[in-house]
Amino acid sequence: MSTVEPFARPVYVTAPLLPDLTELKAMLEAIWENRQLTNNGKMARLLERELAAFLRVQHLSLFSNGTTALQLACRVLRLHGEVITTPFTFAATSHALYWNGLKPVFCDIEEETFTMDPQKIEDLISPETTAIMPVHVFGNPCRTEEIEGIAQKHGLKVIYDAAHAFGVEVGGKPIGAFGDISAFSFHATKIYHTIEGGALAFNNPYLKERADALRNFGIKSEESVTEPGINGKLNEIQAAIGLLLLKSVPIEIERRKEITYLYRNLLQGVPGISFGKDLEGVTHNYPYFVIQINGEEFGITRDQLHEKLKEYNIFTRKYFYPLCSHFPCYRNLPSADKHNLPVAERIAEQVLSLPLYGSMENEDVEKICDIIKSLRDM
Ligand code: T4K
Repeated sequence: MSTVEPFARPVYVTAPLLPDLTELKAMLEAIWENRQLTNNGKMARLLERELAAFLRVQHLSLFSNGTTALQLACRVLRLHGEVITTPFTFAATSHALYWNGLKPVFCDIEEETFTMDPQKIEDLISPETTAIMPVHVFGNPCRTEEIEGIAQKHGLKVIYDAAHAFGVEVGGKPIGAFGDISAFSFHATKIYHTIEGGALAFNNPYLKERADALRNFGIKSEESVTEPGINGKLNEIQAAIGLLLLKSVPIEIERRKEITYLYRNLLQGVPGISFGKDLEGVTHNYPYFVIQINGEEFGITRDQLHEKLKEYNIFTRKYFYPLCSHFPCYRNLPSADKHNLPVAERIAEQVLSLPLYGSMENEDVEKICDIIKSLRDM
């Protein structure tokens, strides 16, 4: 152990944003009063409007979680065959394809942003390809112009997994305005959340209409069920939490930005540690602080650091290790071959997400960095 004392309480990779309890109580009283608990109630409808305005998207539908939102996005666009996606993401991205009977085709990622490398997409297109599903990993926007150019040339749809990209803008354009559909996650671990929840953003009102029917069993009206939908609705209590947290999210992002800059300052120049920077023209949202460890230069590997930090009560996460292409359900796909994914394979071995959330104190960040540096010297 180094001379720095462990934290007295566990420090996790994130701590959820919480609404003010008194304000929540008032919202709950309103729900109790009218007894509409779910099924597109007043709070959910209001939250849809407020979120569309906040994210500056034309149309938005709420869902019970981000995974259901992604799954239904595929259904809304009537995708079939193969979809080109990234292995460097949370399990939900590829699983959403699988649950639609679609075949994920894994494309390698870029060094700088960890997002899909547009230069490697065209080689993966086959007569079966119907769409591309890239991910704005850690809030880093994908190369939307190149990706959408390729999609247009080959007649493919684009669904962005924007689970990490709440509030991100590129050249003044909101992230949810790109592609055919963008899918957001409002899970408790996200910068903005409804405990569990998610949303799809569309430019086309017809797509929202389809999504709204599909999340409610395909019911169009009392006597008309037009297709086999599922139950993907967000309830009123979660919508109330969402309405309250929308007020706090700009402050949360601002504080996370300060913490990110502090981390960058303190870890700058530590041999074997590198991290991303703000991209030109992008308004970032700072959802994760991810470092890359080069074990040879740092002295211990990423996995050793991850384990050692636990002794100090610091619980980091290896987002995203293992790659989705390593999961038993996908590893036999031809595109899961490690030679197809050299950058993703290397980066997945090096990344470590350090604790980052608005309620962290500067001293916590300083202590975490001191501990990391002291472990290097061991
Ligand atoms: N696409 C992408 C790119 C995604 O990253 C995700 C979700 C999705 C799609 C799917 O969206 P959802 O269907 O989930 O809406 C967490 C989240 O559960 C998951 O939403 C998220 N991505 C993923 C990156 O992270 P785990 O398995 O790492 O969560 P867990 O429970 O280990 O939580 C991490 C830490 O957060 C814990 O160590 C402690 C803290 N925590 C967590 C929860 C749930 C709390 O302090 N309080 C809490 O209530 O997946």
